[in-house]
Amino acid sequence: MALLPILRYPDPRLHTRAAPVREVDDVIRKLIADMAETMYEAPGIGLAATQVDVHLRVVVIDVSEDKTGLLALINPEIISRAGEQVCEEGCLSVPGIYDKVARAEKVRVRALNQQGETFELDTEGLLAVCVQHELDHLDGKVFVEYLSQLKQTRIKGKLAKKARITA
Ligand code: GNR
Ligand code: NI
Repeated sequence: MALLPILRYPDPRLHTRAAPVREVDDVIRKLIADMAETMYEAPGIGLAATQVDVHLRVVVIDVSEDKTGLLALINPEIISRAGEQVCEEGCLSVPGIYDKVARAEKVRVRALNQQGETFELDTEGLLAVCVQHELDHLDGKVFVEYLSQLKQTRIKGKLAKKARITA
């Protein structure tokens, strides 16, 4: 396994639309293993391939407290949504920034598993937030794009300043 470097907002590569996986093979399974290791090490509750500069529709999620709930979603699609919730979100690509985003309370997802089989999953609460946050990444969207222009400008300034210090 290997830790993968995570792209930082406002890197333009975060706005790439990811392509569907054509075949679930060992290359994809290795990507998922590396993404899971990277997510746990960060630590985070989700990671989209976009964030590690791989522009394929692959996501890992684990909202459990003890790393026992790893979910890998390949070519995920939201097939229904219901309700609304507002959650304080963060993102490994936007470190140190947290803000409220309104999303669906429940979503049903269809995806392929690591064997290439289709499955469906009903999610709600934090898991539903994470699914929506990760699918946005695959479409090139970062959560800060839901915030006001003023906040986005301030966030870019903050991260640029931090990048100068850490570089
Ligand atoms: O680790 C993460 N925490 C989180 C908290 C609230 C809403 C969404 C998230 S996802 C984030 C990891 C990440 O950046 N995934 O893309
Ligand atoms: Ni994120």
